[in-house]
Amino acid sequence: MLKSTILLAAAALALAASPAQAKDERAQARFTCPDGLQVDVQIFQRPDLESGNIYTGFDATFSNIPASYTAGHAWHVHQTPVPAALKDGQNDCDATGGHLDPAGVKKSGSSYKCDPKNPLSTCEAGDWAGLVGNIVATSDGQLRIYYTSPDPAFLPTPYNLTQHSVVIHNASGTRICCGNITKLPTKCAPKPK
Ligand SMILES: [Cu+2]
Repeated sequence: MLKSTILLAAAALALAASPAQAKDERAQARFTCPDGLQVDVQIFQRPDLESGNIYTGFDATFSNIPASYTAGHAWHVHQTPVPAALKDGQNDCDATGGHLDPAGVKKSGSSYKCDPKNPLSTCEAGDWAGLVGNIVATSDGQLRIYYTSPDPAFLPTPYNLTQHSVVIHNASGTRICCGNITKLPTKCAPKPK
């Protein structure tokens, strides 16, 4: 009896998770900017075994944030990876294309404003500053931003993001540093308690 109950529970879990792949996926972007800013962005896809929903999101930690970072330092996922060849001894962030926007949310000639309450229709998928805010100086130089998409369709899965890069801008919009998103090993599912 116990065995069949367990089997049923397993079947129900499998059903809830399909057809989307019920799998943890993780990727990350970690780099240090010439001004000392340390960027650590962990990107995840996580199945919720109870609801069957797949959550995507990111957990970003910025450290050693210069005091000069007032409100204007934006950060995004850009379309292409950082080229291997350096430019003036630095990563060539200008060569990473525009913001990732596979849905074509930003229309040329019309104004763009990401409304985090309505990301599917107003935010480029890569406009993470629009979603959660810019990088700003804090008293201890640290800032942690956690975001989970309320709509799993919004954020690309972590592995899809490994074709792209994360770019940090200064207050004038100039790209000051960038790094690639790399794939991490799939995490094992936690053991049931
Ligand atoms: Cu950007």
